[in-house]
Amino acid sequence: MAEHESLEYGKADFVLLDSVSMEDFMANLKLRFEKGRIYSYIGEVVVSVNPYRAMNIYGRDTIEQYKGRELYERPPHLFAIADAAYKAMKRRNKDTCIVISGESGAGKTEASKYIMQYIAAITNPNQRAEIERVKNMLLKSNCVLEAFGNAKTNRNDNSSRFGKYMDINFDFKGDPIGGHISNYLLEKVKHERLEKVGGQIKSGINDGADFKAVADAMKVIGFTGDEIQTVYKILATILHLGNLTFGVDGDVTLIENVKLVSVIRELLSTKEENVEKALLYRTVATGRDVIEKQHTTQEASYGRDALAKAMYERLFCWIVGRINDIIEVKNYDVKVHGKNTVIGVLDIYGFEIFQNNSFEQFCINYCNEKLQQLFIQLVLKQEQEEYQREGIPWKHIDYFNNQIIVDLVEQQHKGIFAVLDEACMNVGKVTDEVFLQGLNGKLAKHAHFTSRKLSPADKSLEFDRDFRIRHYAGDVVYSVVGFIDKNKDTLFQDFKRLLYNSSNQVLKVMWPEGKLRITEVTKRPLTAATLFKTSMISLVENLACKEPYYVRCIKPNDVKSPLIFEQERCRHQVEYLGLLENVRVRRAGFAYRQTYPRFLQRYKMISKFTWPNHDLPSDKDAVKKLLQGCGFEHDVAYGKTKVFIRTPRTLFSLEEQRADMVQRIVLFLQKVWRGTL
Ligand code: AD9
Ligand code: MG
Repeated sequence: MAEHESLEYGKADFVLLDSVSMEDFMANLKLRFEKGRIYSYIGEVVVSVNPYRAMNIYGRDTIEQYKGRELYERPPHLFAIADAAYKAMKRRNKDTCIVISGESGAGKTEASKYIMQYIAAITNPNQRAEIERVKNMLLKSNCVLEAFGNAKTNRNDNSSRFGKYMDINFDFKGDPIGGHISNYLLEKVKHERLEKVGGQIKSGINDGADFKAVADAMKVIGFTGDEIQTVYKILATILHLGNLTFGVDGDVTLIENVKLVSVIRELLSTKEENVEKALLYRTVATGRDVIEKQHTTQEASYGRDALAKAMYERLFCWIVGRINDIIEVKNYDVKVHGKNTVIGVLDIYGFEIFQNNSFEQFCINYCNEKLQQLFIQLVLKQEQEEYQREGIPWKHIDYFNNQIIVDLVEQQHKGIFAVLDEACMNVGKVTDEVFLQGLNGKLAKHAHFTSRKLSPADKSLEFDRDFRIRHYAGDVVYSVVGFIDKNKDTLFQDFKRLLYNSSNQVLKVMWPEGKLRITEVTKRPLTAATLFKTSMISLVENLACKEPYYVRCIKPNDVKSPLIFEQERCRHQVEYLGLLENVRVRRAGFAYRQTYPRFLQRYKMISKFTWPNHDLPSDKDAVKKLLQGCGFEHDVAYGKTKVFIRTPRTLFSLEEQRADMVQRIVLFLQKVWRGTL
């Protein structure tokens, strides 16, 4: 018996459990984790538990074991799902995607990297130089994006603070010829980070070596010397901005540490007086007049912080854009390589609950709701469609549908985003409290929304500050403080002009709207919420039109230990990820399905009607004959192109008979060869 079918390591596929109860599921998950089997299946879905230790299962030899194999032939692994997505793309000319989900620290980013490495390793057998170049860039881009887009949180030392979806384009031979990265809302503020800034040293991190790796990667990808210099200058500017303080002299606001201004001026290649002016004044148009209005120290500090955040965000988006310029498939490539297909890999920030949750957590958790909704739709829909296509009757399974929470957030006019945008449009004093009042007014009756105003007895919420959402993955209390600001995400036009007027061309192109004169700036920019919602909707549309493969990541404990399997924590994740329902859906239908020819290919040796070949009118008839002969007629259904087996036991029995026959055939052949027969 193959290792992954041995009971010592539990059931490799949860579909094979004797009964689908939470206890059985958890016992199997725990056993496998303790035995170092971090991957399992639910049919074609990979369930992964973060091992929090280096595993010797990603090397070249392992890759070779999975290459071109079918899912059930080898122990569960990310490589198997990557191979399945690749095969579907190559054999059936389908665009596929791999959606990796799970909460913060569950192992999504690591999984996405192993998947990319696998795809890189199995493609380009002819070592075409151009393809090797593309592969190298796709892999190197990770390093750069992580350097700028990841940060330490108290959930994960290397937490993705942006969402990433990467398309890899393949030519007709199945070799990668390019890619495209879409990035989603980068969290710009430090949020409950463990302070690393003060020189706290963490073992195992070598900043010098990491810095060099990023610098090298940028060079390899093709960033020019000027570009790399500008990146450093921007980072330095942001750090200096953080040290800048304001004071007052009479009624004049001034910069206390003016020396910094000349440093910043030099870094930004602008004029010193321009930097000072942009920090202290704001140009406003009143009718046809343009006047300069002095900031209060508070406004100046606000402007300084907004500038630092905006520069960082622009830098990040610019880096993604530059990488895309370089890796994108050009018209020329399409001509040379013919039609191309795509594998998309989605690695996004996981569901998170902090002590203090703000606008960013709200967006991140909404994103996870959207992905959960997609999972529900696709996994159930696909299953249902397959039965329909094959002409097999199907009974519906109940599950929690989180559409209601998705609507709570994104619905037009009365969803939370709509209420937020409306609050931001108010003329006059717009405060976060006004926003909360708006929510209370519109959402009082919603089953997934609570605030103190609506449930006065609930002391866990602050009266004029908090609201709670019952997410699919748990309750999260959000503080409204900062929602309005973060949603408006405004940066004084003066800063945009300052940066646009830099003589550093690389910096200048990051700020095209700085070109506008004050009297020309009229349009209200889209809010962060609207932009995020639109990008999520298009992401989901994009994923939905591809053939999806899923990796569901589980975080075994909160202390990053390779040894601890916190039962309650894991159970909660299994619950909200809907894994039990997933197993039930899979089992209520049929645990196993295979096309007739492939089924025969594997099992034909166990029946005298099919071995070595059959003379029946069709493969379907031959499969029927074979299964009747084994007495499994009651447990199977015959679709148009596939045979469906209801219980895993039948499959095991077939496998055992097959193993038995294979052994007998081998013995027989050995005797023939030795001439002892
Ligand atoms: V977040 O939503 O971006 O905050 P992720 O991406 O789910 O989160 P990540 O992949 O960054 O989590 O994994 C967190 C840490 O777990 C890694 O830095 C590794 O130390 C550890 N990890 C995760 N997967 C593996 C693995 N397959 N093997 C070894 C792993 N360690
Ligand atoms: Mg991540």
